[in-house]
Order: sequence, then structure tokens, then C-alpha cells
Amino acid sequence: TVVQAEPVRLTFPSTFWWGAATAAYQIEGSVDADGRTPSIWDTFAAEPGRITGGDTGAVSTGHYERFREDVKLMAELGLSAYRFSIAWPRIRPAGGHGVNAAGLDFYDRLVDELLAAGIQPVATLYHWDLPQELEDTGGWTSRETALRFADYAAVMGARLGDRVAMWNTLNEPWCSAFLGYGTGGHAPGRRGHVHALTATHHLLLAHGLGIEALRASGATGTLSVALNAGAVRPLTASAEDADAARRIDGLLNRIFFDPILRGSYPADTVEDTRDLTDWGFVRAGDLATISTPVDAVCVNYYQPDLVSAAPAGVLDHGTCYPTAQAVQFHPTPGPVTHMGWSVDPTGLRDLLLRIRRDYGDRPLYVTENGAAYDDRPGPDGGVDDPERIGYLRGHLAAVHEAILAGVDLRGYFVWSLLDNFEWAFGFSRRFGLIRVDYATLERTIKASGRWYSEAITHNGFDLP
Ligand code: PNW
Repeated sequence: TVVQAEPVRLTFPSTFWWGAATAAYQIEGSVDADGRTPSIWDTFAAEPGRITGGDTGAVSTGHYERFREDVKLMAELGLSAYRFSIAWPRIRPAGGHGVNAAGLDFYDRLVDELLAAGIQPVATLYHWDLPQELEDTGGWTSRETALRFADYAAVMGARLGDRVAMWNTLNEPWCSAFLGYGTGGHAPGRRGHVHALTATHHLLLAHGLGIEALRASGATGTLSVALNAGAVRPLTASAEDADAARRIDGLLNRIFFDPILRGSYPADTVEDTRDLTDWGFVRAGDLATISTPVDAVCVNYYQPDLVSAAPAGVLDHGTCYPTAQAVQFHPTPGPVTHMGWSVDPTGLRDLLLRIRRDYGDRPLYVTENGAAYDDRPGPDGGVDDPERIGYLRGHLAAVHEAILAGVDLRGYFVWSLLDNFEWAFGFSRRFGLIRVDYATLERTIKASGRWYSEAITHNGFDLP
């Protein structure tokens, strides 16, 4: 007799959110429309040599003008939720006094359009596009910026708080601090480990003040923050490699999770960085503000990190991590995406289990996961991207495993809905479920978008 293996069907909880995510500067374009002021990314992208191909977000996918078409595409995919970010420079008028009503109106229309299509709006207040005027007074190295963020959060909570289903105060503050102010690879392009640590604290303070402001505004949605957490793994079982992993875990994960969820900075990380700074930027009361309760924890996951102790004499690997001269990063064996990032869904499962183990049983969301791959023309004018289907299937299976293990995981958002401006890589990397032709701004749902849509329809999928 021939035994035919049955395909394994993974089914998700009936209330599970199947989402997709974007960010304002990456998709909107229309950077001069309706009173928007420049952000640090407009400034940075205009500087020669910063962005691959000299690309900028000035036009990008043209979403600001095409948002109705994009919401129709989301409905066609069947998304239960859509995560977008609000451009602070559209809300804060030049000079900073009052509110720019035309900018507010855009997000009001977007939220209503989503709700009319039956899609839950998930809004991120800060996805890296700081108003340039605030950078000019110190940006995230200045404590004032956190106070201005609280004002902005209050405005948004008052305007959209009755309709937004979930809020993220910040997206990936690690990137803002360590790439924006540490390596200078992201806007505003400042370099220095102390800047990065100072910015980290002020971003965390902004998060806490932002949660308080949203709460006070009467916003009804789930209040949260999106952290780009990772599974940090030691290369070998040696004590030296374990210590390298501990350091990087401190500077990537615990430096954010601990203050927000436990009200303290990790003592070992503070100690690791003592020779750089005395952490004098932390004032009395700050940690109480930062740890004001959140309703859920959101994580963005792309790949695990594999680290070892650096061999003696190897000094600087050009990493973003203060004290990382003692650490070496290694490629994880196996396939990589067009970003060069390794494809390893076990990292996502381990991360979700670890958050529950170390920070308690809380509602969790994966607010970004996805991959850059080139696509190619498929049959009947379609777009083929089989690698992305494999990536999504593998990572959704990891999410499913975490749910079976008891993690209260309530939703998953693909990065990204559309191909878009991939920061320092410009338009040279494509993450979308939907292809954007940058010459015509025409959109085409890719094979991965069709696959995701099927999974949404069945609330699950078969493993091959
Ligand atoms: C995230 N890293 O960025 C962002 O939230 C998105 O805006 C972005 O498009 C997406 O992931 C893909 O890059 C990251 O160097 C950028 O570790 C860089 C890193 C991580 C996340």
C-alpha cells in the first residue's frame, strides 16, 4: 500500500488579525502638499551619497493621492487590519504653533476609508520622519523632543482616538537611535555611541509620555509600541560567546523591553556602557513615565543575530552597538533575502516565547515581518515571487507554533503592503505584496499577495 502524506493544515484563532504595514515617508510622496514641512528624511535623502541611486521619498508610490485605490487593494486582499504611520511633519505646522488642519484631514479620510472597507486602522505615530525643525534644536538627543512628541500624540488621540483600533507610539526606536544617531546610516546621519544612548532614552521617554497622552485623550484602541526585537544567538557554547550574545541582547532588546515593561534599565548594559556615559540623561521619574502600562507589545522581526566574541586585536566591526568592539557578527548559514538578511523562522518563534517567558503573558502582535526579493513577470500579466511566499509561509508557521505553545499572539502584519522607499536602499529593494511600477505608479498584486489573500480567506494554510 502507498501511504500518501496528508498536508498539514494550520488554522489561526478566529479573531486573528491578518494585516499589512507601511510607513508615511516610505509610501506617501507629496512632500510639499497641504502644509507638510520637511522631515529629517527629506534632508538626509537630499545629501549626496546617502541613498542608493540618489532616490528620495518625494514621489515614491504616490499613496497620498492614491490612498483610496490602495484601500481598495487592501480590501481585495481581504486584510483585517492595516498598519500605517502618521507623518508628524504633516501635523506640526512650520514654527510649531498650533496644528496643521489639512494634514490631520488626510489621516481622518484614510481612517474612515479603512473602516468603510471593514479594515481595522492601526496607527504608528513615529516611523522615523522627525520634523527637521525639531532636529535643528537637537532632535532625539534633546529631551525637549520627547515633550513635543507628547503634544503631537495628544492631538492625534483627540482626532482619531474614537476610530483607531491600535496605536504604536514609536516604530523601532532602536533604528532611530542606533542607526540615526549611532552609525549615521539613517537620518539624521549623526554618529556617536553617546548620541545613540541619549537618543534611546529620549525616545523611550517620548513613548511613555505618548502613552499617557493617548490615554488622557480617551483613545479607545489598544495602546502599544513596535520594537525591532531579535533572537540573539551565540556562535558557540563558549563563555566568551555567551557574553557577546548577552551584550548585544542588552543593546538591542532589553534596553527597550526592560524600561517599558519593568521600569528599569538592564544593569549589565548600563555597566557595559559606563566608560562612554554616566547615563546622566536619565532623570528622576523618567522610568515611571516610560513604564506606564501598555495594552499589548508589538514586535517587528526579520532575522536572528549570530554573534561571537571578537578575536583579540580585531577592534571595530563598524557595528551600531556601543561596546561591540568586543563582538563579531556572523551570517547565519542558509538562504538570505535580497537585503542579505537570513531566512530563519525559528528566530521569530524563539523571540515570541522569550517575551512571554521574560516579560509575562501579554497580548502580542507581529507588526512587521517580510522579505525583499526581486519579482518577475508571471502568466497573464501577473507577478511571480515564490521566495516571498516561502518566507511568509515559514514565518506564519512559526507564529502558529508560538500560538500553540500558549503565546497570546493576536495578529500579524506583512512588511509591506506595497513596494516602497526602503530607506538607505531607496527603491532598489522591494518588500511589497503589491508591485509598484515607479514609472507609472501602477500597482499589481504579486503571487505572494494572492497567496496571503487565500490564507486570509481560509484563516490558515496548508504546509507543503
Ligand atoms: C524596518 N537593521 O527597518 C522598518 O520598520 C521598515 O520601515 C523597513 O522598511 C523594514 O524594516 C525593512 O527594512 C529596519 O539594520 C531597518 O537591523 C534596518 C534594520 C532593521 C529594521
